[in-house]
Amino acid sequence: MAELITVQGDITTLRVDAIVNAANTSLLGGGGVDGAIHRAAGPELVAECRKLDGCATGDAKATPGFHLPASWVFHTVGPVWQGGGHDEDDLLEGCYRRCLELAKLHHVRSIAFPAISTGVYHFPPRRAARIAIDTVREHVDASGVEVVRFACLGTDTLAIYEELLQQPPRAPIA
Ligand code: AR6
Repeated sequence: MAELITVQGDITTLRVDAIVNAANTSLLGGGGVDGAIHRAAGPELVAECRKLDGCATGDAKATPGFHLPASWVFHTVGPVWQGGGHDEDDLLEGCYRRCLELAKLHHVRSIAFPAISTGVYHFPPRRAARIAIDTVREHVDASGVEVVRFACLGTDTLAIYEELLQQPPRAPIA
């Protein structure tokens, strides 16, 4: 089983093979973690993203990391929270699953995920963390990834991940 660990702070500083971007369907940048990644990677990133023709919600696309310490950025689009009745859970699961598929394709051994959809997109943080952890646990070994870091900007998010990582797989959503 791969190692699943938390780290507090800015995902753009992490020395991992790939970092995941919580992007929007245009892939042309935005605020939050998306803005931070584009700033740190440099203007080459948006130029590369223009070639990708956007990305569907729940899907992911890869670019180089340019000036980031990470070799790759996997841009994924989380769902906007609309109360839970619009397939939000499955779409969020798709983000994590597709990123691990890209990891396999690009021989990535270490990857860092932000808490996708829990900022501007307002997905409930605990519910999102449960999906993140369960989906990674389910697919990580098939991906070849050895280390997964859950990058938490705030201490609230960090506390949720630390608590849920102690729990056995597939516990019900609290
Ligand atoms: N490192 C790690 N985590 C971060 C960082 C960072 N540098 N910056 C923010 N977070 P959000 P979303 C956390 O809003 O909800 C963008 O405009 C943040 O605290 O970045 O998926 C896109 O272009 C939160 O826990 O992404 C889209 O339009 C988490 O990252 C939209 O926002 C996600 O917050 C996507 O919204």
